[in-house]
Amino acid sequence: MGKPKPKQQPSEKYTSKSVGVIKVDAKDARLVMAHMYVAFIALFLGGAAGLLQVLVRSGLFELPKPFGYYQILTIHGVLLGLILTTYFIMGFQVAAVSRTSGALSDNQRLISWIGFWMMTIGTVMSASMVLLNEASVLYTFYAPLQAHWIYYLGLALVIVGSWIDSMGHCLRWEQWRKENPNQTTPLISFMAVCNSLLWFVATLGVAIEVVFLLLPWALGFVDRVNVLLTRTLFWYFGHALVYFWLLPAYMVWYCVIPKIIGGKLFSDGLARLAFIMFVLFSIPVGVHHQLTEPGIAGSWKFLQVVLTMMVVIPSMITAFSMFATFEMRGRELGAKGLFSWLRRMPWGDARFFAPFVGMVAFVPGGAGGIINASYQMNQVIHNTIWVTGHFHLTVATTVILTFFGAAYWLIPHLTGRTLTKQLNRLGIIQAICWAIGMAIMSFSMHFEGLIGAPRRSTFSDYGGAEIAKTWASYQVAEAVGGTFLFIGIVLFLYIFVNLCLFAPIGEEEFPIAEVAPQAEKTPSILENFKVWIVVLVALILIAYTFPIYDIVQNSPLGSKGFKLW
Ligand code: HAS
Repeated sequence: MGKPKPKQQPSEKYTSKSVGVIKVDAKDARLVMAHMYVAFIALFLGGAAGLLQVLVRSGLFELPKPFGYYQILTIHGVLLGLILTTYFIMGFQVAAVSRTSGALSDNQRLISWIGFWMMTIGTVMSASMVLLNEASVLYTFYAPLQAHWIYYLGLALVIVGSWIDSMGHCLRWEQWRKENPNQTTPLISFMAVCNSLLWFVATLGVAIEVVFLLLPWALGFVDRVNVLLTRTLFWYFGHALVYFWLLPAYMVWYCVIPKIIGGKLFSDGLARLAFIMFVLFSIPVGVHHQLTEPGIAGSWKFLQVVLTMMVVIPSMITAFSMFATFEMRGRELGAKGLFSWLRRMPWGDARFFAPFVGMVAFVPGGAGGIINASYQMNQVIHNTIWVTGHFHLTVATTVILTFFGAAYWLIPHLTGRTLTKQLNRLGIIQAICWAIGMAIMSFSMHFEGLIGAPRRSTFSDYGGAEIAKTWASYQVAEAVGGTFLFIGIVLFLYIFVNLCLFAPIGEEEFPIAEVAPQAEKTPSILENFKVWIVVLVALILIAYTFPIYDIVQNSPLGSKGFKLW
């Protein structure tokens, strides 16, 4: 018997019409770089606010007047959690689609530019209000904290702008589909479309909250607001937001990392299945952020806890796929033992090293998430600084280190420069600095949270209470960790500026992996968005109709005849 025939090589199909498309089109590159500039300016300002914050929390530093702790915390959360991420992701997705499905048409690119400028005008409006201390409401903008109406209008523009921005690359993917009937679409383009769909459906909740509840209230058209309703609409969006951050990192893990290590993607079908599962289960789970809130029945909370456990599965699939990819490559290079593949990885390559550190961080980060989602255990950690530790491991390590690793090939690819040996070495030092800083800061936060320290508070808030003394040493450790992280940001920005302006002119590859020849055929149902949108809408209706009906019926603003909106 001869060797079994390879079942399918979807990667060959990706390139059927776009065989020559190995570079991002120059006009698309300009669009992507515009996103990157805003993203990394936000990184600098938001990172500086983060440093101030850990110093203030620990009592080592007092903010000069007129700055306040909540103002700095808002700058930090909005710039890093909302602006850096949204701009990087939109830009990255344009690049990924342009690279694998072909250049955007002039109209598609114009649509994206319009979205980009709307987002930017909105960002400037909201940021100005925060700087003027008119919107110190944190990135969650929980009512009854109220911001200036310009802040909310700015946020609305960012949201609507992001819809228009993402439309450009989604239309390009649709065009590829029409030009290549009955073919599996390029994996990373498909993933970008999944993420844009997830983003669109999730942001509907926060758009309704901002436009119909918070804005009229801030403008004085109504004198009250339904607090529970605003929080529920926020978290309808808020948990999907975290997967909107995570999925581009997964795009890099599935589609780019195998190529960087010289291997192949383990399975195209499994990768698509994971992304479809994220589309389905990211949204109907937001109530797990409200497990301690009155006004939502325990049974609905329980349902959303179960659905939260469903959204863990695609991350397990991803962990499995990544281990399989690494192992396959390690074995090709002669590795024999259970973990000896680890030794065969390209540890000296910052494009691999930074995302890999991010993957390792996701093991405790994900485990922490499962603890958070476990209904009873949530009572222990909710509103403690444990939660801050959790999201610094997930978004601020797993996701951001992958973005940094991606920037090391994406930026020179777009600017026509190369990642030199020195910059590559600096990238590795940067990732090590980040890992040390985050290990110190995030683990201190976890332990401090377990002994009851609240989040969103400073040392002076405790007014010398005895219990606060037991938290003090952790807070100093957090300040030390935070200082390492700020150094990490400065190092990254140094590399970024070099890759934009000073690195030698040359060709840097946008790596896209092929699928392993033994991979199973990708089922076409996975690309049938009509089916998935129906399932998604059904899940959202099941998870949210009754809780929202209950809130509207039973919360004081609804039942006593006050205006609801
Ligand atoms: Fe979370 C709170 C539950 C994932 C971010 N989360 C937050 C907040 C943020 C956030 C920002 O249920 C705070 C919001 C606020 O301001 O209040 N989270 C989860 C669960 C998961 C999860 C179940 N979170 C994330 C990700 C985030 C993120 C991802 C950002 C990107 N989270 C919660 C809950 C709360 C919460 C509650 C509310 C808490 C409260 O009460 O306030 C899951 O998706 C996690 C699944 C992940 C895994 C890990 C798989 C591991 C992989 C790595 C493979 C490694 C390799 C290399 C291959 C199961 C894929 C390893 C090599 C070696 C050598 C080891």
